Amino acid sequence: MAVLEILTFPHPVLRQRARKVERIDETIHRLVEDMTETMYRAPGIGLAANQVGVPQRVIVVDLSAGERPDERLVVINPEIVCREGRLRMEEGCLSVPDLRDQVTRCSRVVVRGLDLGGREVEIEAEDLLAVAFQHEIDHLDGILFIDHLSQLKRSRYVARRKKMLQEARAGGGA
Ligand code: K1U
Ligand code: ZN
Repeated sequence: MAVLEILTFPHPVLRQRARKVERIDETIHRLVEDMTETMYRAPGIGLAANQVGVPQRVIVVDLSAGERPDERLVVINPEIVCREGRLRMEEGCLSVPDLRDQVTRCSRVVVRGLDLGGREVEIEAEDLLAVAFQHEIDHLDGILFIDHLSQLKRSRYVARRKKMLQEARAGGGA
């Protein structure tokens, strides 16, 4: 297993729509194990494959952030087939450094997809689990949680991030 680099905003791969997985082979198994290790190391409660530069429709979620690894969920080619209710919750994103903010999403979703054995799975999720699934499936469609914020908050973050990157480059060159 390996800890992979997590791409950060404004990396263009984060804006690409990830491709459907056609065959669940050894490469996908390895990718899932590496994504899991990367999520736990961050730490995070979810990760989408395009956050580690692989534009394929694979997500991992573990609300325990590695405390109880048997609770890890893997969904390949996930789709939301049912949405209900509204919920406002604070989110962060491993690809959007130094920002957390409130986002309104559905409070209950049903996610359908494949497990690592290629079997169809349907997961009913509420509250934080529902939010995590919506956040990760958004990633696969090139959507970031900042896209759910107001235009003003988003443009303030974009300016702040630009400054952070400029300062990091200037510091790194010294
Ligand atoms: O996809 C990602 O960038 C991971 C992200 C997922 C997420 C967080 C909050 C709401 C919805 C989706 C994170 O995991 S950010 C880190 C985080 O929230 C966390 C880390 C350790 C323990 C508990 C939470
Ligand atoms: Zn994220």
